[in-house]
Amino acid sequence: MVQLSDSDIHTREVLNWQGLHLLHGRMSSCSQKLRIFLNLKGIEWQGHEMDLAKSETYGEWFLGINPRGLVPVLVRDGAVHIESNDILCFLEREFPEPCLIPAMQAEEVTAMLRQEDDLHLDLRTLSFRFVIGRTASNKTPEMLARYDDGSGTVNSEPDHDKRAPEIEFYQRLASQGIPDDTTRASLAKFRAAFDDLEQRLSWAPYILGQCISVMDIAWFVYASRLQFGGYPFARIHPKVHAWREKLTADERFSQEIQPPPSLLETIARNHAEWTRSRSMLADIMEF
Ligand SMILES: N[C@@H](CCC(=O)N[C@@H](CS)C(=O)NCC(=O)O)C(=O)O
Repeated sequence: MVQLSDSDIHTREVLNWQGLHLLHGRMSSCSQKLRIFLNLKGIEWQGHEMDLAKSETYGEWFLGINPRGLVPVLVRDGAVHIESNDILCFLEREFPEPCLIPAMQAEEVTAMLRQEDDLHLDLRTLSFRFVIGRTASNKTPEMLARYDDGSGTVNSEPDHDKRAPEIEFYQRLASQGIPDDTTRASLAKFRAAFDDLEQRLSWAPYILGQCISVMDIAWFVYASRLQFGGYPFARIHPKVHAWREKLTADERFSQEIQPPPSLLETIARNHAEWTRSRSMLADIMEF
């Protein structure tokens, strides 16, 4: 569990925040996962929305709360928690009803959440390329240098190792954009993961069996993001498609993943152009 220690937190005002606060991003997949979890649990929370397009999480104020510069962050009565999957497990312990991490399947959930976390940069690659249409970095070298300066600590330890993949991601984006072979490698990982879900959903209504769980939330967010990117679920993973449609009918799910109207317009415009130039997701992967 990643609860920051007092010396990690330089933006001291959050230590006085009472109740449950969420620093989050509207289109951040990890934030969407957490907001759906909070909705299903019926937990009240106060939001502090960060603008990721403007790199607000790389500003001094936010880095003083989470030195990793990432949302979501949960602050509960002045205690600061980072890492979305750790936050989910913390909330499950604090608010056990309704159960979203069945005790009997806790080990399986831990392994599946780790796999989901490991795919995070692949999701970002595909999101940037096929949903947001961003193929250049929105982080300047100065921003990355400040982020990399090594002063941030997690549990009083330097945290450079955790930040290095973020820095590399944005440096690569700046130098080479998102090439087709990178896109294909990320898509292949998702295809394998969705093949597994297709099997699970062929013998049970939800990913872990008869009841909805945190894994349905996590994969609903990933599947919905890729659906907006043009992933052909109905054709190649029909069970996953039907399961996602069923969850979409529940507002506690659908309201959290819906892009704002301006982004929907951008997606429609880009997809029309990429269809003409045969550079849609399904063209690149030859699905
Ligand atoms: N392992 C982290 C990943 C969090 C993460 O990557 N957050 C992204 C949004 S989904 C972010 O804050 N990105 C900020 C940026 O790249 O500017 C978690 O699960 O909380």
